[in-house]
Amino acid sequence: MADQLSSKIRSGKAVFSAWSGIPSQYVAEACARTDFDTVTLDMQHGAQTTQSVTDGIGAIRLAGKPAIVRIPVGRFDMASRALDLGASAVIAPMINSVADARAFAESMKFPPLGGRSWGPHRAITLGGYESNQAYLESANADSLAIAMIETREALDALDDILAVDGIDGIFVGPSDFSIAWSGGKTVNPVLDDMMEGVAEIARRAKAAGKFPAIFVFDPGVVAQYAGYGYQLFAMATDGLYIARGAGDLVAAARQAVKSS
Ligand code: 3PY
Ligand code: MG
Repeated sequence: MADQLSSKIRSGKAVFSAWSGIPSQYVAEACARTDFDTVTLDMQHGAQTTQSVTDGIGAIRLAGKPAIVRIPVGRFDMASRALDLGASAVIAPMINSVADARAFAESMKFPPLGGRSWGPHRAITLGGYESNQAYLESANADSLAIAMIETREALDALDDILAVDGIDGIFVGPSDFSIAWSGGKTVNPVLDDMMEGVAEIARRAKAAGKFPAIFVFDPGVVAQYAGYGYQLFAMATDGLYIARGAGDLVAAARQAVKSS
């Protein structure tokens, strides 16, 4: 049985992820019930906890969508745990070296590829796997390990990171990348100067057979990134969705009163 997310990625189609930092299964479910392909629960900068991720993955999967978890920096124990709880992919921030990439892959893949420990009971239930054996046979291919490239060190080590077996894709964090690119002078996720670097990362990832992903605030840049070869777009953020939706609604209501 192939996982919905890995099948979509392997088909080469564009994949759009909602991004949820609010630790609530209701918010996760609301995001999953939109036209997004998947929902990412953010434990790095978002307020998601082990408990809210447990609840959120259930809510997303029961809404018929695959779930992704972004773990905190270096928390590779949480990567395995997210998979056990039913996540289809894990995004690991600040993968700056081959050692980081190997440690991440080790936590994500069962032997012989890695050293993931057995215990995916919730994943088996939510995924409708027929048996433990069926899960074991598809887990390494279906559980996507996505390494974040967001520093100069990561860029310098990119080809070696891409060569690590068990790393399936890379994910550019454009805010951190802009800080690194400008030597700490600016934070701007669409910094003009760094676009050559952003394009180069996608080109090298694809040449290595790994899929490139990126974080996006403004849908206006998606076509440009797709042109570079990016395939997975994570779109910020649940707080912004609420603020924009509420803002539009109340503005329309106030306008209606004014013009009546
Ligand atoms: C970044 O832009 O640095 C990110 O980590 C996106 O969430
Ligand atoms: Mg970042």
